[in-house]
Amino acid sequence: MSGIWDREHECMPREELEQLQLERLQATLNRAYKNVTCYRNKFKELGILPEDIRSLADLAKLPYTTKDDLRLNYPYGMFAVPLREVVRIHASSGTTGKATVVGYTKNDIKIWSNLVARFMTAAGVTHDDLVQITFGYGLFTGAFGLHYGAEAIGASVIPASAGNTDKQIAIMQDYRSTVLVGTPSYALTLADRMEKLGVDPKTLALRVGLFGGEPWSEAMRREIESRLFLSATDNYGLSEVIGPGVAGECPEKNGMHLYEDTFLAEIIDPDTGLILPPGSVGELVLTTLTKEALPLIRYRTRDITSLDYSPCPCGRTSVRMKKTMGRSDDMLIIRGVNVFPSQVEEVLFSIDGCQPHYQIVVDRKGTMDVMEVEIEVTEKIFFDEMKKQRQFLENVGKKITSTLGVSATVRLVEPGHIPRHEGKAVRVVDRRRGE
Ligand code: DLL
Repeated sequence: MSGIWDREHECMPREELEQLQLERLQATLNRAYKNVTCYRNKFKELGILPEDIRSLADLAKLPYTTKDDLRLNYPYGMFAVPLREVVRIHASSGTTGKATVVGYTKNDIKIWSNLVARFMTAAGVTHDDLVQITFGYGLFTGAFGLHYGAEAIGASVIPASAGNTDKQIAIMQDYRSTVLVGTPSYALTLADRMEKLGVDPKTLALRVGLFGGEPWSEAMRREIESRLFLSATDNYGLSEVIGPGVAGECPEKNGMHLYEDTFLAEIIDPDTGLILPPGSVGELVLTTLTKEALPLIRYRTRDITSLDYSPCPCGRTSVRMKKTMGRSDDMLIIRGVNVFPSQVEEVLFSIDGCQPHYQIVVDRKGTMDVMEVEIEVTEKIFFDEMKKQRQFLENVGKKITSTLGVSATVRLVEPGHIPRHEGKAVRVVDRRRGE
């Protein structure tokens, strides 16, 4: 049985929660208006003052904040406190354009650690655990976020950092790590390597996995759980908003509780920007409610998901966020059809013999978009007779077409062909860009 870290906030009755949200929202708006030029200008343009926001519904009157706002104000222009009050600086990976820089006050760090402690406790982590962190220690928020959360719980932290897979496995064996922290794709890299080295995961002490930082499917969860013999849980966050600790699973593993006393969530249509009714699938927009150094108002996450307001048997009252379908800017449009890499993943995992490593390559031939899915298959299938291989390819191709509504060429590659990454997996190579 796992406990609840912050019962007061995690199980707060809805009415009280909304009252708290409103108070915190008003404080945040005042702070942002007073101290951040970008926000003051945005408010002024619309002729709105912070005191005009009198209810949670009034939030809709305010404009969105985007990554571009952060980029334009690089590095510290969006900070609401002087640098002498900032005790930590992180940055987002910045695969496209300039990275965005984020800052934390002492109090921000305290709140952040407590948010991470929430999903760790929900996953069953206690002060008796040994937590091996395989995220890279550095500007990325993953390692330090989980590190401070684990320390808040009183667990023993093993800051293994990223990479060096053989050493990670040796640490697991020697130190008897009970909790594995990292990206889900790295968990599979570890499982593959153990298989190669002849290390039986059953001989390890692992019992809980805390995975996040990238989208992953239910099928991938089953794969990780059955290969590493641990309970795999999902947690979500993004650097701009805080890092890990925006939302995390409870023992039900049926959506991630979004910590609504700290973040206000909306779902909007990514194209029109209009707010969608409860339960709709759309882009998640977050407003920070406690952050001092970097308050964000209606930040467009680009992540596509839906929110479930129905009560959860675990007793937590906050809304549950579904696994994301990927980012709206990762969404591929193939001959007019919207395709998320996660849909391809679900198909592949449903087929026997596919390995959990794949890459989608999109190109343009003349005016036609073409999609190729490279999949690693077991050696048995890779070296199978031509006829069987053809049947296998046909089967995968058909399933992809029927699920996605668009056809793809499937190419089998031998195990180990697709490059492994120590951080987030690269699922899409889009060669149409830059034409
Ligand atoms: O990835 C923060 C984090 C670290 C979360 C470790 C969880 C664990 P960024 O590098 O800024 O921050 O990337 C944020 O990663 O907008 C999502 O697109 C994606 N992402 C993060 N967690 C999940 C998840 C960290 N559990 C971006 N499921 C986000 C799906 C996720 N996508």
